[in-house]
Amino acid sequence: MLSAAGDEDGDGQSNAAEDAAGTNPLLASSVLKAIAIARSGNDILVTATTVPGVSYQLETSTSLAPAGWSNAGSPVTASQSTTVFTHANGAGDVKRFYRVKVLP
Ligand SMILES: [Ca+2]
Repeated sequence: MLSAAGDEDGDGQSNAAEDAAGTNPLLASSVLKAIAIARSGNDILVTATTVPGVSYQLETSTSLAPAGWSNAGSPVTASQSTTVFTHANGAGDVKRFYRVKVLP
């Protein structure tokens, strides 16, 4: 039995968060995280580790204090172990933050 707040594999994600993301709480390489971000013309491409069959929403904010998260693009259901999320026309700001949310 694993505690919700524990992090047995030391990957920085709690067992509860791994349960929600469908990742293995005992395997550090199985974790939801952004692994690359790139600009493509006027778009921003965020690559994250994903679990096939799980749905995600890319969110963005121009500030973290306070954060004002909004959806960037539509929900994506992963088909592979990494997924590229696109924020169309996201390259126009001096500073912008991204996160990937697991959808229920
Ligand atoms: Ca963990």
